[in-house]
Amino acid sequence: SPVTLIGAPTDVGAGHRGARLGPEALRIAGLGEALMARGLQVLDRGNLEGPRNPWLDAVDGYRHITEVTEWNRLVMEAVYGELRDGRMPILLGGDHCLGLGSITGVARWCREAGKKLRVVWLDAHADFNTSEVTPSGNIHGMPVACLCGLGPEPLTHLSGVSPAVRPEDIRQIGIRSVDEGERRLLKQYGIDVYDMRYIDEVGMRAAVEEALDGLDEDTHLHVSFDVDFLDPSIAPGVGTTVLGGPTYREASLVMEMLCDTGRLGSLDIMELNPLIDDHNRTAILAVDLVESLFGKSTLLRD
Ligand code: DIR
Ligand code: MN
Ligand code: MN
Ligand code: MN
Repeated sequence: SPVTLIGAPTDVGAGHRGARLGPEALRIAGLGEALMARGLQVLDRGNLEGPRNPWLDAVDGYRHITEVTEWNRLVMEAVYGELRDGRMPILLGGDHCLGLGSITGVARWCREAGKKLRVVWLDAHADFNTSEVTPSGNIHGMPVACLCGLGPEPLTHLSGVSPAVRPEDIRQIGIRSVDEGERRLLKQYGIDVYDMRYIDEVGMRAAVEEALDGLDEDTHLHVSFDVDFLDPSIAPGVGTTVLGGPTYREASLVMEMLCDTGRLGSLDIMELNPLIDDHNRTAILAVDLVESLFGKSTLLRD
């Protein structure tokens, strides 16, 4: 089955510059070759071209909302187009504000194809801020709220349908940094969050099993992988590291369990910032984990 790489070289939604270089760092780390080695047909579409990052202060609680909207529109169209043509889109970020466009495109296709959607959001952060509660104005802290219909009209209505995704279709794993007002909104919207405390208590296997409960053959699984999900000791190359993330083994297990569903339909690899990485090790790690997501395993499996 063919997969398509779509680069989105921007950090317009982030608080650090450098995630715009993520797509090239992932290519140099061998993402395309690794997928081909898994037996997949890989089409690299190169990078989308969008507005530059003006690097301005927040206005009414948002930084760069015009540019963020345009990038998300481009991403939504690209992701939707690949699905419509029968290919699996892999979005190479770029900052995580683009998870909004990617998942809005996926949800649009699911509606047309009559598929259910399950979004698994791997992140240190819940990305459920609004202009009222954001500590930064950075829109990469807001895409999940926007998907649930909470946010400014140009972002919540990218495909015309709002909410783009039902809150009950979202599962968040690895969360360990939630802002004050964001905590209340997560509760209010009933987002299913498997935070690090829960993972410590029950173990990664049980947490992921719960997150995948109810997936059936009519479900499209979308994985949105913010690389800051990983513990900073193994993944330093992101703008907002948070202590206490999943180990290499835990992250590998998540990817293997997501693969085992057989339902993976689309993927985002986001927030990789090679400017603050160490010899591209975080990109190399991300590629290793994506190999697990696409079926690399130690032993032959029944
Ligand atoms: C913080 C940081 N919650 C904010 N967010 C993210 O600015 O909204 N960092 N997503 O990766
Ligand atoms: Mn994120
Ligand atoms: Mn994050
Ligand atoms: Mn981030």
